[in-house]
Formats: sequence, C-alpha cells, structure tokens
Amino acid sequence: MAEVAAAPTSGLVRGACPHDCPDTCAWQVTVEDGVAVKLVGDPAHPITRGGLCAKVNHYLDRVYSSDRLLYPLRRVGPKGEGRFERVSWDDALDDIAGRLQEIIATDGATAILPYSYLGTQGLIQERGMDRRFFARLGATRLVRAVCGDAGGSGVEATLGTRTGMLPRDIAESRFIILWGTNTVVTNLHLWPLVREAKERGATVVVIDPARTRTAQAADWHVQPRPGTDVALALGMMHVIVAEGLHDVDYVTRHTSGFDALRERLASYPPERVASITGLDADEVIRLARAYATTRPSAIRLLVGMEHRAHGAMTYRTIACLPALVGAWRERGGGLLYMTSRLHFEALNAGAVEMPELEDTTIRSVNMVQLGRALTSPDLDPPIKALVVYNSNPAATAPNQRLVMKGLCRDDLFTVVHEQFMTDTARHADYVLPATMQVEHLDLMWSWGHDYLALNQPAIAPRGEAFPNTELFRRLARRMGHNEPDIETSDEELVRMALDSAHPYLNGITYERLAEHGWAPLNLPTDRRPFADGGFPTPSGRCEFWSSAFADAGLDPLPHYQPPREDLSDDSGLSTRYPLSLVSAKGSLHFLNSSYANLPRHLRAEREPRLDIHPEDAAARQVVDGEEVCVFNDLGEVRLHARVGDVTRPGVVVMPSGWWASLSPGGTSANALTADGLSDRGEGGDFHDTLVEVATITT
Ligand SMILES: Nc1nc2c(c(=O)[nH]1)N[C@H]1C(S)=C(S)[C@@H](COP(=O)(O)OP(=O)(O)OC[C@H]3O[C@@H](n4cnc5c(=O)[nH]c(N)nc54)[C@H](O)[C@@H]3O)O[C@H]1N2
Ligand SMILES: Nc1nc2c(c(=O)[nH]1)N[C@H]1C(S)=C(S)[C@@H](COP(=O)(O)OP(=O)(O)OC[C@H]3O[C@@H](n4cnc5c(=O)[nH]c(N)nc54)[C@H](O)[C@@H]3O)O[C@H]1N2
Ligand SMILES: [Mo]
Repeated sequence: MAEVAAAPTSGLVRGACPHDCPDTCAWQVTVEDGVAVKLVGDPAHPITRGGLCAKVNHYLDRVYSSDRLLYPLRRVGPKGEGRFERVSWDDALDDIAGRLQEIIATDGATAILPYSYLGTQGLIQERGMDRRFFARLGATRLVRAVCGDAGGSGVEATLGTRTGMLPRDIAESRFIILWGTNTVVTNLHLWPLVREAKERGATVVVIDPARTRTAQAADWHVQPRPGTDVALALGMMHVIVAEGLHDVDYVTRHTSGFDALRERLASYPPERVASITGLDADEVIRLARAYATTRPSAIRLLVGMEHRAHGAMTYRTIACLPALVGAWRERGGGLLYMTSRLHFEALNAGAVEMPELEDTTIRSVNMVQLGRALTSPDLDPPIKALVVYNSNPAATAPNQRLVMKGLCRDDLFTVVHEQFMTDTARHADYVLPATMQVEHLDLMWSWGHDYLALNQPAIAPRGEAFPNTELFRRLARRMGHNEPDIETSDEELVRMALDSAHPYLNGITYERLAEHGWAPLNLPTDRRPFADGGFPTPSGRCEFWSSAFADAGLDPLPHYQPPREDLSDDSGLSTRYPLSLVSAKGSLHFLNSSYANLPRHLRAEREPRLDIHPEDAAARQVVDGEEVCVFNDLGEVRLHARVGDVTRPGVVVMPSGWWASLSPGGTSANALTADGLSDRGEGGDFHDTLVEVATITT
C-alpha cells in the first residue's frame, strides 16, 4: 500500500483530532513497539492548550476497542439481522465492483448513491478519492449540507462571507452572546477564551430555549421559545434604533437598506416580541441596551439553531446586529461564526477534490432526505446501491423510520465502510473496516479556528482496515478506472493541498507541519475584518436589505415567521402535536453518534432522558423518572422523563446521537424528526418537530 503513509514503531507522533467539531485539537501520540500507549492534547497549541475532551481523552480505547471492525464482512442472514461472514478484501471488492457494474448496466450510474459526511473531517480522508470515484461513475450526487449550510447561507447573505471574528478575539470582548450554541459541550476549547473575557469583566449571555450546561455557566440566560430568534433580534434592533443607540456613522457608511429596516422594525415593539418569544418585554429591552452600550460586544453563532425551516433567515437577521451598533470597529466586537472559509481560500482543495470531474447536471439527493430517496416510488431510476462512509445515517438522519425502511429494502445493495458495527452497517450487504486517525495521514482544517494541522499515522492499521482513500483507489481500479490521478498517494494529496500561493499559507510547508504538527494561518493579530466596512456582498456593505434573499425570492428584509408553518405540507407532520422537540447534541461523551456504542461513554451518559417542564408534566400526569412515550406521526421514542427547569413550558428536550439499537425503546431522537429543508442553503428543519408525551400504562 505505497499510497498510504507508514507509521513509525516507537516515539512521539504529532497528529490532530478527526472529529466534526469546531475545536480540531492538536494531539501527540506516544508509540512503543508499534502500540499507541498515550494520546494527549498538544500543550503548545493555542486552542487545544494541552487538554482534550471527555470523548477524545479516551480515543485510544476507541482504537483498541474489541468491537472494532477489523476485516471485510459479507452479509449471510436476512437484511438487518446482523449475521456476517469474514471475507477477503479481494473477494469483497471483486463482488462489490461487479454488483455496481451490473446496476450501472441495467439502471444507469445514477442508481448509485454515495452517502458520507464528516465522520473524519480531514481534507484527504473526507474528500480525497471518493469524490473522484463517484464523479467518474456519474453516480447520483449527494448534497452534504446537514450542518452549517442553512446558517452559513444566512450569515453570508448579510455579510458576504461566513467568517468574521476569530476565537482569540473573544477574549477581548466585554459582552458576549452565545446565541443558540452550547459552548461548554460542543465547543469546549472556546470556553477558556470566554472565561478570560469574563475575568476581565465581560458579561456572558446565553440565548437558548434549554437551560444547557453553558446557560448554567453564563451570567444571563435568556430562554425564548424555540424558533423565535428572528423576532427577538428584531425586537433588540427596534429598541436600539428607537433609543438612538445605533452607530449612525457606521450604519451610514457601511450598511445598505437601513431605512427599509427601520420601517420593518416598527412592527417589532418589545411587547409584540415578548408575546412571540415568551420573554418579558423588559428583558428584551435590557438585552438590547446592554448589547448596544457595552463594548466590544460579540455574538457567537454555531449550528444547532439553524436546523429549522427559517434557519437561514434566523442567522441572516442576527448577523445584522453587529453592524447596527458598529461592533465591527473594535477588536473583540462583531460576529464569530465559521472559520472554514479561511482554510478553504488558502488551501488548494480543488486539486484534492477535482470538482471539475463532477457533472452538475446529474440529479442530486439531499442527505437530510435519505429516507425519502431510498423509498420514493417517484425516483427514476430508484436508488439501487448505497455506499456509506464517514457517516451513520441510521442514527443521525431525520425521519429514522423511513431511513430504516430504505435500509431494509432487499433490492438495495448497501456497502458500509466503518470503524464499528453501527446501525447503518448492520443493514449492509458488505461491511468494510476503516482506519482511525492514528492509523492514517491527513491534513486538518478547522471550522472553529485558524490553525492548520498535519495528522501523521502513529501506528499501523489494526486488522485489515484501510483508509477511505485506499478503499476508493481499489474500487476504482476494479471498475476499470485507471486514470493516473487514482494513484495519487495520501502524502501527495496533502502536498497538493498545500501547494498554494495564498498569503495565509506563507511559510507553511509539509515539512514544517510534519515537525511541529500544526501552524497558524498567517493572519494579523488585530484583524478586524470590517472595521472600515468592505463587506464582500454585492453592494460592498452589510446588507440589512439582502440582495441574495431577494434573488432567491425570499423577503429581502429580516422577517419573522412562526416555526411550524411549513411542517404540515413538507414533512407530512400534522401540527396537532402541542410540544416542540429540541433534539440537539447535549451529550458530553458522544460526538454525534460516534462513541455512543463504547462502554465507558455509555456509562458516563447513562441513558437518554426527556427533559420536560413541571407544568407540561403535570398536565400529562408524568412524574420525574417515569418512563414515557414521545410520539408524533413519524414515530415514537420511549425513555425516562426528567421533570425540572431545563426547559420552558411547551418545549421538551432529548439528546441526539443515541443509536436506536442501544436505546431503551429501540428508536432514538430522529425517529421523531421532520425531514423538510431550510429556507435557504440546503440544511434540514429537524428542530421544527412537534410531539406529544404520554405515560406508558401497562
Ligand atoms: N460533545 C459534543 N460536541 C459536539 C458535537 C457532539 O455531538 N457532541 N457535535 C459537533 C457538531 S457536528 C456540531 S454541528 C456542533 C454543534 O454545536 P452547537 O450549535 O453549539 O450545538 P447544538 O447542540 O446543535 O445546538 C446548540 C443549542 O441550540 C439550541 N437551539 C435549538 N433551537 C433553538 C432556537 O430556535 N433558538 C435558540 N436560541 N437556540 C436553539 C439547543 O437547545 C442547543 O442547546 O457541535 C460539535 N461538537
Ligand atoms: N436530531 C438530530 N439529528 C442530527 C443533529 C442534531 O443535532 N439533532 N445534528 C446533525 C449534524 S450537525 C451533523 S454534523 C450530523 C452528523 O452525522 P454523521 O455524519 O452521521 O456523524 P456521526 O454520527 O459521528 O457518524 C460518523 C461515522 O463515521 C465513522 N467514521 C469515522 N471516521 C471514519 C473514517 O475515517 N472512515 C470511515 N469510513 N468512517 C469513519 C464513525 O465511526 C461514525 O460511525 O448529524 C445531524 N443529525
Ligand atoms: Mo454538525
């Protein structure tokens, strides 16, 4: 396997965490006689600061788990029963290539659907060879937009980019709004910077319908009804403008559409906003005043809040606030969102991905609607083969019942490349063993900070595991695709990505990364991207009136619409269910559905719980600790209730990430979630889910 980088037998190896998480920690692995004996966070990395997290502290348990998939497996029993026999890679690949070729011959290549996400988010293993392979086949294209796309398209509509502040700027802030993000659980390595700011006198506000760990650690928890943030932001703007707290000079010089916005704001007096959001008018006023008058003020957005029918509108509206008060003028002011673009502007990712091979006229399937794609009678040709890697849709895709119905189809040929026998893998015809991060080479960008890292293999792959790149090289050869670029090695792919004249990469070479493990992109310490305007929008201004929204046929001005409107038509969910379900991350010890099968992590999480407010519990005779059934037209989930103040009346909260097969009632949160799409971008609306809760009478 010359294309795959080899590992040393002893010593200290530098690498970085592969997970789909904003922190992308740099780590160091101690290897003795070919065995990884210790894995710790790099103390010198300014974001990692020597600490990992409750999940990755035990990464080596994951590597050496007795449940690791080590050999290719072929199904022998009925679909989903989980009976497999060990086969050789050669036999597996020959048969898979043959089956795919048969399907291409009878139904065409679009009957094949790849399904992957950021199970490992390194540039090479996530998109190094698979994209070339499926593009050359002419397979149905997958829209990989479950995370960051709805919010991103909203922020971009207002600012022209998804990247504003950097994490280090947060330490300079004096008023920080963590808006719909659970930093302590999902973005742990930002927290020390928040704490630094606090020590220097900053106020930390969390806006979240749930009283999360982060809300508990904040100075001020604002707890609106879910899906009403647009109204809250407009209410804040109403107060700011009415009281003359906006930055007239900044607004005049660097924004567009202020007069139209001002007119719109007339419809959002604090009293109306209070009735929409369920907050006190006084709290809306206090929040607006504090935000506008404490400097520098920062807003942190991440992902959870976008999973709604109006997700893009929500992010676009909130992104107007910093310009209104001129927060961009100061270091520590503005909006902190995704840093991905900094990396992707700098790296030569196109050389790795080869997007030019893709025929964009071929149909696409949105990953959020996998269940529909696998079961729709209208798809022509229907999906006949599914190749899953880097994702566990049986747990993470919405509308779980439909996804499982699809995976159970006898006429669907399913290949899953995995590290563990997930619920998805259990339904496969072939399960192929995948390497872990300490076993392969990768280049790690980050959506949460501006450090690039090289992950070097520390040990040889366990068993017969292959990296994703190698799987697709071998499959491509077998299917007669002998183009030279299939043979590009992992190291060459990394070098190609770094081969860029972009100034952010000045001085960053493969050798430097190999020696130090990581390097900051070359950005000034005091960056302040929009201190003097210069927004990369069509107008060059922060667009209160969005030309992008206008072009998309959406209201160009911030505009509140109630969350459940779209539900009944798009996802078939009836609106007769009275409770909003938020199924966010919430689990310290899981990373989406990863780790949710490992004994230590399961023990630490104990069991999924339904948080319900005492009023809602009393109305249904639910007592604390009792097993309940949560249901709607899409499915049901059984779990124990926790009655308390985590949530507000009308809202119940359940963690996502649990595998259905390891959950008390055999289904998990996504059995209830809607599979419609967001207003803009191509994200999902699965937090716009309504449910009822009932006691179980036996
Ligand atoms: N421990 C751990 N860390 C993770 C992950 C994990 O699974 N476990 N997953 C990683 C991934 S893939 C991602 S995308 C990030 C996500 O990071 P975050 O976006 O921080 O996390 P989420 O839990 O998805 O959502 C954050 C909060 O949004 C709230 N929310 C939901 N609807 C609304 C709303 O309408 N308004 C407001 N104001 N708030 C709302 C939820 O109650 C939740 O507390 O975390 C990453 N980090
Ligand atoms: N209800 C609800 N649903 C959600 C969310 C939510 O908050 N609530 N969050 C959504 C979000 S933001 C996200 S990002 C998605 C995440 O959804 P997924 O992308 O499905 O994430 P994981 O559950 O972590 O699954 C990743 C899988 O990839 C495997 N893997 C890891 N590394 C490799 C590798 O190198 N090769 C191969 N072949 N496999 C590998 C892991 O073992 C794991 O099983 O879930 C979404 N679904
Ligand atoms: Mo995500």
